[in-house]
Amino acid sequence: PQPVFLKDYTPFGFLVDQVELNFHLQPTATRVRAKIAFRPNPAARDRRFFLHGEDLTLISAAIDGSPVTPEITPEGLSCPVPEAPFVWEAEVEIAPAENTALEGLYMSNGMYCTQCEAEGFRKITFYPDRPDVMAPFRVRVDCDLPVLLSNGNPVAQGAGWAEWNDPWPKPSYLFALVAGELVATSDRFTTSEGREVALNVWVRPADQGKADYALDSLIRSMKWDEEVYGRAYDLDVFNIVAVDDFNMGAMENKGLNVFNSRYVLASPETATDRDYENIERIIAHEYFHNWTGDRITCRDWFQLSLKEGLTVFRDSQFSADMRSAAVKRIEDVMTLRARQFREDNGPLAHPVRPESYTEINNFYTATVYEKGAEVIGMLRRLVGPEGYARALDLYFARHDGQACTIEDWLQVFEEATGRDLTQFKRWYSQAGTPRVKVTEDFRDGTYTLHLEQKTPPTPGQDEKQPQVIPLAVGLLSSNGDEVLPTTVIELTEARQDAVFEGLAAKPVPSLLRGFSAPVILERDSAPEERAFLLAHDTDPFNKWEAGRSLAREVLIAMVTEEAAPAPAWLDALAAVARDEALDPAFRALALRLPGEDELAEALAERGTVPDPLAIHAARERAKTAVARHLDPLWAGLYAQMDCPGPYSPGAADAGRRALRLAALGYMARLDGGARAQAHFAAADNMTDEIGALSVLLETGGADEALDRFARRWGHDRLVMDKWFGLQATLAAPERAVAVTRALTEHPEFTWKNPNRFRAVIGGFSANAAGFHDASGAGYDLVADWLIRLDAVNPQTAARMSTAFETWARYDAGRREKAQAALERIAAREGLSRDMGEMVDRLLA
Ligand code: HT7
Ligand code: ZN
Repeated sequence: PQPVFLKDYTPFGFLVDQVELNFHLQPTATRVRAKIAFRPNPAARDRRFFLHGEDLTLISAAIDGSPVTPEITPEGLSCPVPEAPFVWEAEVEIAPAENTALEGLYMSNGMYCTQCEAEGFRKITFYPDRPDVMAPFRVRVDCDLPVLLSNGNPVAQGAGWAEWNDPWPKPSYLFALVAGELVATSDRFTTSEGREVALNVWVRPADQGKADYALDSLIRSMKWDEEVYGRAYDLDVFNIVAVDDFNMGAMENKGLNVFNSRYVLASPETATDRDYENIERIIAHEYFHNWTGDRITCRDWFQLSLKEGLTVFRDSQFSADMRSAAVKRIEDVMTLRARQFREDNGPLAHPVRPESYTEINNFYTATVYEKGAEVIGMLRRLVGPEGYARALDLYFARHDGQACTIEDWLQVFEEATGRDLTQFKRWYSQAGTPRVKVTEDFRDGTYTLHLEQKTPPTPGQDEKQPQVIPLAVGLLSSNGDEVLPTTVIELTEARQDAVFEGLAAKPVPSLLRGFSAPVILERDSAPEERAFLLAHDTDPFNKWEAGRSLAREVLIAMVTEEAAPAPAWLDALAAVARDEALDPAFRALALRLPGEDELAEALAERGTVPDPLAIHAARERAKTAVARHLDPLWAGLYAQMDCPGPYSPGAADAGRRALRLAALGYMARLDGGARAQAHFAAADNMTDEIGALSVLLETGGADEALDRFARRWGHDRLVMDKWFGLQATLAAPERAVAVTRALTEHPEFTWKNPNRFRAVIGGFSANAAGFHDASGAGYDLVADWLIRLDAVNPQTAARMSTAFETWARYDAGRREKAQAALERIAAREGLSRDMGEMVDRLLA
């Protein structure tokens, strides 16, 4: 397969004025009739008429009513066409029941559904399946299932048929159709423009009653987007459908969002606090796409971050407003470091706007999404909230109905704020995480920060230019008073000084407050200074960060020198745990130790080859040391953080439960798990039930609880995903391969379901010490399953190959075995384009 290059973009030779689609749904013989009005595109020079199409059986084709015989290849068809407007008609046959890839039109539990982003529409009919071709769609569905949905507004319906009309021009990737036996949880919303909108969340009858929180999240999202961004909804109906077999989280099809059921269905008994939070976030994310993605879309897939980075940024703002902004920021940074920094630091590194791809599905990455959102956060910090609001207003006014580029996006900021963003634009084209090295001196009341930035080479990019890095800084005096409130230093040079005058004494700097830029800060600082910041910093992110970096240092010393955990760290943790002025959610986060992968990465950064087993062992020792040192606190915290009364998924109660479960986890190291057993038995919500089960899995003695859990929840797919996932993730290193293999032999390991596959194989890959077993058995197990899944669902298989992203950081023995496993995948005959590209990049 040939790569596609950003530089080769040319517009399509034709514009589409109207699309009419007619579906006769049958599991193995669905007929799709398309009638499409084309006209020459005056902005294009190339007038070849090529329509994408894959796995389609063409029944008939006609232009202006006269039959034609197009030339057909595996990628699509071409045909001579008039030089004036014309109507293309085609009928094709497809087999949704045989579509295991879950792209295009497929079936899940007897229900028909579609997934067209990025290039799935070409598996439904012949079409210019590219995001810059936008058109209104009218759709008729004939099927004997009761609920028949498509994009836009309902036009008419009868027994066995329904017609939908979407007046808003859209690209084909936003097309959707759903047919099934479904029930709705419904409400109404009146927009700020006075439009009455019918809201429905559709689920299978067995899941009735579990859509209330999704619906409530939708209403709050609609309100928030009106209040904060001035964006009102633009159709008479907004439908959401929950689907069990789904490759990703959810999809923002115009007026008909389709969701992985795990991000819709919730009840206190079956969903955890984290599930509720994810539902709220993802419902909001897909809804926000209505403007940032649907009304204004991408010119080509290289611009993906234009909609995804912006929409992630918007959903983070929303979550921060709905919950604790500080906790949200800390969690976002933890995710960014765990996923995006890892990506930036390995063979899969690519810019926020990639310059080439072979399979676009492989570029729905943490870099495009999360780093893309960070770039927007920096932009907002640089131009200020008012400048940001002006730029966004201009963006919506100027580009509504268009397919845009990153250049269009930056241009509105330049015009609205008068700022030159030429250098800032490098954030979109340079891969890799910048390192900012900080040294300092203090003389005669003047404090100087010497700043140096450098971005390491990444695949295909050896040399990097300095970037614009907004570094938010505060200064504290030795008694904890803030002598300089947060100030943004704009770092633009490779080396630059920041000077602060008129200080009475050398201050303690609080650098990169709020994680103001996605960079790695390199600065030698004494553990005492970090403990001081953990106690006194007024910036909540940096307060947490001080504790985190202290913990990282302590753990690294425990790994490399077999050191005992530093008492200063244990005392600092105790002070945070008992500080009732702090949000319980914050305290719970502070009590969580850096993960094994984070420690492996930190060791590799320092030039030490990480030993996954030694890391695991050190982390276990550290947890036990924390448990002992804070022993006098646990019982009190556990009692104090009880949440009496009915379960509420809100941030306040969720934070209390998180802190209580953290206490429970540490207590289990001292009481042999007795209280965790009791907690499990008494749990009346899934957060507590799964929390206690995790504690038991980590500390031993979970067998009976696992059996009880399976007996209780065997009928519930989403709950059982947790059961499968936890066992693979938390298995002790020496048992992890065997445990995971046994899980794959379980009759309920329905591996073609992406959620179940991710739970087991993804869960195991996240078990660092188990996956990186020195024997190579972990690599082989994952490789075997990736090969198997690739044959039925290339997209999900390829995504999960990122398990191997860090293989090159380990010792020669592990490297050899990981490489052999990857080469075995690469050598597989019939490997998908998705997987082929991933293993090539992983091995490069
Ligand atoms: N825009 C969507 C991205 C997407 C996707 C979703 C479901 C299945 C396959 C998919 N491929 C790409 C989701 C989002 O970011 O909102
Ligand atoms: Zn998105």
